[in-house]
Formats: sequence, structure tokens, C-alpha cells
Amino acid sequence: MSPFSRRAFLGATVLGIAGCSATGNPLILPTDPVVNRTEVARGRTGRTRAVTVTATEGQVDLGGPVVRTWTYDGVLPGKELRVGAGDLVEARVVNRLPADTSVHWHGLALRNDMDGVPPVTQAAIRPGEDFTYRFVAPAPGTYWFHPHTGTQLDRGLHAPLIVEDPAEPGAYDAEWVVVLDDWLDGTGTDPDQVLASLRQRSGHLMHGAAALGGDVAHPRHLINGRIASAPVTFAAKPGQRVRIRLVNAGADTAYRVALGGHRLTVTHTDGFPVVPVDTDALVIGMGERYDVLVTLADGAFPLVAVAEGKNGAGMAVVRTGTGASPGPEVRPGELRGKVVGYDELRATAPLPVRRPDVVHRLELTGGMMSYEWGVNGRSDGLQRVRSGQRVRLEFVNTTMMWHPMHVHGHTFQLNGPRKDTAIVLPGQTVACEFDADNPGQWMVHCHNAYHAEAGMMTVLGYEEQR
Ligand SMILES: [Cu+2]
Repeated sequence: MSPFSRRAFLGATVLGIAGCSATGNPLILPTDPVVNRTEVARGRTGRTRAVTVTATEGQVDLGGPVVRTWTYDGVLPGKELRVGAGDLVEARVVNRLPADTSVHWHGLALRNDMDGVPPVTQAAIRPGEDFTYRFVAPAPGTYWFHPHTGTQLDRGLHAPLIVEDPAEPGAYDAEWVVVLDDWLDGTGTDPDQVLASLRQRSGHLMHGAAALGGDVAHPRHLINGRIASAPVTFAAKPGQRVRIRLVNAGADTAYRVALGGHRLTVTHTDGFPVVPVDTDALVIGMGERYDVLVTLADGAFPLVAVAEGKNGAGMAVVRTGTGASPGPEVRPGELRGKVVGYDELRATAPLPVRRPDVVHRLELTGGMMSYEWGVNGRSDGLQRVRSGQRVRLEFVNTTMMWHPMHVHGHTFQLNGPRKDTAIVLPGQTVACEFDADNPGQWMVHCHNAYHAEAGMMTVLGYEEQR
């Protein structure tokens, strides 16, 4: 089944057939008045942050190699969007691409009709047209935005979204947003060609022995849009405390990240605060974010992001003094040090313990042989929930590949941290819980762009209560 027919079927399921489904109550669609009532009940500051984002085709310099690709406003990553918690975001998205697009605000528990998932929550934005997203930014943290259309995530269409906390103690001197990205677009191929070849040549591809390997050999790894031999430099002073906001915007790559000569203090996972914990390195799956604090030494230090189970790495430089810049092949010893796991992280404001009202077992299925992926063996499933329920999702990975599973519209509780995207290793079961307090139709999917497009998606569907 082509992605288009699959998506059309999904849309029909959610928006059409389900309205008169014989097997359950009617679903609460994005157009339902309760979606707006829920938005009105959200705290709002009264400030409006208006911005225009133009998705466009053009050339980008990766630090030597120049590629033709798709970006927001011609830059890579797209310009950071910075708002305050409670602000009304008014983002006009102009589509100058030769294809339909959309924008998903990754990690935000926003109103369902602004979630940016065609055809489930809106119609796609057609070439030459525009769409204005209007929503209250509900919670502070490090987020990002990208299309929810085809494999566009693996072009240059992504940008950080920082929601500031008016009550943040601000125990740091400077901030640095770091976007990690695996790159192949414009290097003789593009993401659509890669997906087509995965489907044709499947079974003969790299599929590393490493637990966190990938399906696709991205030839470049970027930090803030630059390859390691032409890195961006973050300038600061020795002794300064810096908050680094790490975003993995890659399509098929987990990154192991360390800053040479420094330990990192993890303070947030996917936007939400944790009891601070020190580590040498972090492993970050696609879609995940970590905030860390670091007190800088004197000199020039490499921030390295090694592609797990692949060849290559991205690098940036932190410079607080004189000294030679680190070379692109440098691999700080911290990369082989302690990596903090989910089980060592504790949310400072965990969800209160409560018995689940509904449990959905989501078996992650599929493989490389046919390159079809699914949830419970299908790409168009529906997981019914009702407002007020404590929901438990159990991701059971029966595949040979790892999957970073992402839930839209909610930040769930793991056994430890709050997150919206969680790595599920082969053979592993990961349970997450959340309160159903954001009515609508929400995607639950793998954040490997190729797995998602090849079917590893389901819908978390709020239904009406009768
Ligand atoms: Cu996956």
C-alpha cells in the first residue's frame, strides 16, 4: 500500500467511518467544540507571539558541501521560535515547496486541531498556500517543530521551539540550543528515494549489530547545520554555567553526546524537569530532548555526537579561551564514560500514582525483509480512551530494531522521568502512563521517519462518553 493510500485510509478511519462506527462510541474529532473548551481552560498570559515560517526549496551550505534541500526560511536548522509558557502562538506557515506539507509542534500538549497531522487533524497545506497555527503554549521546555508529512523530516525542515518559564530560577549564565541531525538530502539522493530503495532492496541493508543502529547510511552528521570539519562555535567565558538544550532532529540515528573535558548535569527530559543527575554522556533517540547544565573550563572543547551503530559524528566547539580547535575526528573520553539511563532519572513533578483505567498493549511489529512496520501488525489501528482516564500504554518490541516511540498531545510518565518520546529496545517492553486530559485524535508512532512512513503508527482516539 502506498503511503498516500495508507494515509487516506487512516484519515477515513478517524474522520469518517469512526463517526458511525458500530464497534464503539463516536470519536471526539479535532473539530469538536470540546477541543476549544479545553484550550480556553488552559492558562494564558494574554501575550501573542506572531511569526511567519516559510517552507522553501533552495541551497544550503553544510560547511563546505552545498546541498539543494527543503528548509524553513532558507536556513538549517530553522530559526528558533522562542515563546513564554501561556503565550498564544500565531504561526503562519507558508508552503513554497513543490509538495503538500504540515507542521507538528513536537512535545506540546496543545489543542488537537493545531497538532499538524494531515489528514487526521487538518488538511495538508498545499503548495502556494498557507495555514496559521494558533495555540497556547502549555508548558515550558525544549521542543521543536517539523512536518508530519511523508519523509519531509529527513530534509532540512525542522527548528527548535523553546517555551520559557516565567518562574524559571535561571541558574545559568548562557544558553545554547544544539540540534543534531543525520543528513542525506541533496547528496545524490533524497528521503523519498531512500524509502523506495528500502522497500525494494530490503533484507540486504545495514542493520547494525549495535543495539541502536539504523536502517539508512546517512553520509553526514550535523550539529546546528554544520559538518564536523566546519563546526559552529559557541563562545563563552571560563566558569560560566551554560544550559545546553539538546534536540535530536535526525530521522534514523541515535546520537551519543559528550562535551570533552566536562561532565553534564541533566536537568530536563523532553522539556520536563528532573532531579539533577551528573553524567559523562547521553544517548539521544530521534525526537528526544535533554537539557543539561555545565560549568565551562578554560580553552576550546569539542561537543561530539557520535552516530550510534553507524560511522561518523557531528561536532561543535565550545570556546572560552585560546588554544587550538579540536579536529573533526576527536572522540572525547567522556563518550566511553557513564551514560545516564531512564531509570536513573526522576521527574521533579511526577504524575501521582494511580491505577490505570485502560491499558493498551502496543506490539511493535515488522522488519527489514518487507520493510513494512506496524503497531499490532497494522498501520491504521485505533486505541480508544476517554477523558479523565489514567491511560497505560505498553510498548512491546517484537522486532529486531529499536524504536523511539512518540505520543502526541501528552507528556507521559515513565518509571522515572516525564517524556513524550521513549526508546524501546528490541525485545523490551516499555510502559508509559498519562492522564487523558486533552481530547481529540492523537498519533502514537515511531520517530524513525522511515519506520513511521512504512506504517509504525496508530491513533490514540478519545471517544465520547455515553
Ligand atoms: Cu521504529
